[in-house]
Amino acid sequence: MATFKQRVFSGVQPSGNLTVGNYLGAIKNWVGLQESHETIFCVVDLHAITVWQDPDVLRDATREVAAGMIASGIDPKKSIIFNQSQVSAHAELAWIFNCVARMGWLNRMTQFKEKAGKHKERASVGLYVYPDLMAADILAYQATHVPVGADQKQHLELTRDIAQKFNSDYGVEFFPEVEPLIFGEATRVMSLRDGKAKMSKSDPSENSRINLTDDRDLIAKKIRKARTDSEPLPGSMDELEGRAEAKNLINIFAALSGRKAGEVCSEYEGQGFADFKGDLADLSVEVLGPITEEMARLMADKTYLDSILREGSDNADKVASPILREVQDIVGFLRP
Ligand code: AQP
Repeated sequence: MATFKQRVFSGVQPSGNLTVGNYLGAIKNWVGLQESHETIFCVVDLHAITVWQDPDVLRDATREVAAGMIASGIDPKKSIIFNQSQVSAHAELAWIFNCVARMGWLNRMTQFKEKAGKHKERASVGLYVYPDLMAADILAYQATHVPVGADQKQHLELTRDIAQKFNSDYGVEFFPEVEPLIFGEATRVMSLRDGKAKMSKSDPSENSRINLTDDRDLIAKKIRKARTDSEPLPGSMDELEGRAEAKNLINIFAALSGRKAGEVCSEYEGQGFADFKGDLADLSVEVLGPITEEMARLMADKTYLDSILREGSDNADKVASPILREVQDIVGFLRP
């Protein structure tokens, strides 16, 4: 197998306000990788329009995701930060991958089933081929590592299948075997209203999530209102089976404090939720408050954010364009 330069790629959709799920499951874990890897982080606006986005809201949300990344510790001097639509290699490679991926593979994608729901005939074709575009995002940079939340595991397996099929169809060793990096104590943060549903930007209930744009009071209020049960907390995570809401809050606590979930659980053993929620509210405000405040500061300076995205797009294009040209040669596209 060919050896590839270690390169990290990941993205976030500007499809609503960033949530603590996006932060703990993804963005927070990207910060440390900047020290050890070449890192490319993308605001995936092409993905966002797979469901309807108001154009003005989309522009703002794109800046907001960039601001959220920077406020969380992504340093534009160390990482490339850009928005997907400005580097045409993503869309061009996605088309080639539409012709590599099989219908049967896409039919198995659970995210499409969840998002399209009962009305799949009315879902956009883009939503259906979303995983092909995601494979293109990653492979346009021959990225080797992709830090994501657990919900993206299946899409990354598909990326590996696409890379393998492309390599074998054309008899090349061109695309790497991508490694998912799923780490932290909150790889899947659940809704604050329903412990069985993923916390999502697009959930219609505001109280289901903590947004990175919420101020300190609102963060504390949402934690205090989070659904729980009437049982006291047990001493270990195993004993929380079947208590999805309680488990979720412990995981959030652990991820925010950088501790193990089991350790947090045993600290609160035998207690009800009142004290625990008070402590979680304080911790959330302490950790997220400075990020939300820095985001608000950055959002007031659109010129700065746009300059970061513009420079990032130029730098991303410098990596992706030569890779795309090689793909065109492999596929047999004449470049006269
Ligand atoms: N609840 C979550 N827990 C842990 N990680 C999460 N991620 C998203 N939600 C959670 C991770 O955040 C990164 C960016 O996700 P995305 O914006 O590309 O899309 P998504 O996974 O579909 O996120 P949302 O918030 O649910 O958006 P909508 O509502 O628009 O679909 C990914 O690494 C993801 O794993």
